[in-house]
Amino acid sequence: MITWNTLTSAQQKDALTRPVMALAGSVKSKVSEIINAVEQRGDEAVLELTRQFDCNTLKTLPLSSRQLTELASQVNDVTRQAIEAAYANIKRFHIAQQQPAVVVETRPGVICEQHSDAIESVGLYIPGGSAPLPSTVLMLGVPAQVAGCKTRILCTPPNVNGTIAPEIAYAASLCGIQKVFLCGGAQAIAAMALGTQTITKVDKIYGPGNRFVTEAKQQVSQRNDGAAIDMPAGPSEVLVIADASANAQFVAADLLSQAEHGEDSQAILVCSSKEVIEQTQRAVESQLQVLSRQSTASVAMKNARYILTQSVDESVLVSNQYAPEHLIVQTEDARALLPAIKNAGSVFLGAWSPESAGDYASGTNHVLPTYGFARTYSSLGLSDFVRRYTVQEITQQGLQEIGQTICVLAEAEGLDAHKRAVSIRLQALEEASK
Ligand code: HSO
Ligand code: ZN
Repeated sequence: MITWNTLTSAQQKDALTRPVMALAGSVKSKVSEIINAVEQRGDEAVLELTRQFDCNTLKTLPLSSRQLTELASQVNDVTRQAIEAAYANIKRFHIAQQQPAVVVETRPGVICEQHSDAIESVGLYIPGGSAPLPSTVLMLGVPAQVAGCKTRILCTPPNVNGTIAPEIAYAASLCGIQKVFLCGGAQAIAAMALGTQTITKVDKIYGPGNRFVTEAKQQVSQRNDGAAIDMPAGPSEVLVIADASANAQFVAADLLSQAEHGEDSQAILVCSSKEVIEQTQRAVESQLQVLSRQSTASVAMKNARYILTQSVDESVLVSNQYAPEHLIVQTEDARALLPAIKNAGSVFLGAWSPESAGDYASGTNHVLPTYGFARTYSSLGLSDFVRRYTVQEITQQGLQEIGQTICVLAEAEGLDAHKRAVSIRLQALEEASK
């Protein structure tokens, strides 16, 4: 347990420092080799790497639509209904994010508009690994579908049998994903960014992944001929603010739900009650015993922090400084703290709002800024699948209204041609009116 107000500000900073994402130089160079190979040899390179890392008998990269339907039909009724219920809620919340066009007449005859349009083609990445996540398919696939992105493809690594989880196939088909490719890692990112014989080049790539995927996303996003990416990614994290009224068993369950994601997950409790911290620590120990991913969660919990504060207000300041991906508030009046809360990716208010709700089914997106990026990046949403652009239409009267302002500013910048583009028109108007 750390007592916040006994620390110097350097120690406080230290207490909230995330473990360094040591991106060994070797990851960078391996990834750039993979990108080069995919650029030069296309499908052949992707297939070779997929055989090497995921499934050594894999024949082709695309999953045929027959295979997709077949896989999707294997999902049992209960799971299918749960996927559909989550899909409906996520869809509802993302449809509500649609922005109407903005049309403003800033001066008489000067009409300024802002419109948005779906990004044409998007590539969704779903990691394989120890827990394949159909929920992430929904979190990426639903906004892409709602936005109306024309081309929506998905890459996910095959298992050793050359196939994918039926739940992923079902979620993908619900979201109207047109093509699923069996590949993962940096090679999948390179293929979607640059295009191969069978994998369509896309404009923007979304989704979480390991260090290789993250590095590949960064590298392709820096190339002119590459693709944009959703956001920088680091290990998942949760910060819980609790007070004396909190249920320690609930708090422990929330910390562990984050810890089971990976050994590098971060779980932090910031609490104004010493008793609740101690109860939570005991609850964590006992709940850990029954988790199927106990070994992963217990490694992650070694990096957990329990921070004792003097008040709920001080807890909020600690959270604001950390900038958590997920912030759960279990205090007497959680909603009242909202105005003071800054820098959190997604906020869960009150004892009955576990992070799991947002992870799966409430409707909010679970792709969120980690690693302190919540200070400046937003939770994934519909706006990440559209581009904004502006339109203006100026009448004769409108140009007369703002002409003088433009000419003066153009002159101040020494840009004569800019000035002339206006003055030539104003003169024409003057002559016509003679
Ligand atoms: N908590 C994860 C998302 C997730 N949880 C998927 C369960 N499945 C990152 O926000
Ligand atoms: Zn989760």
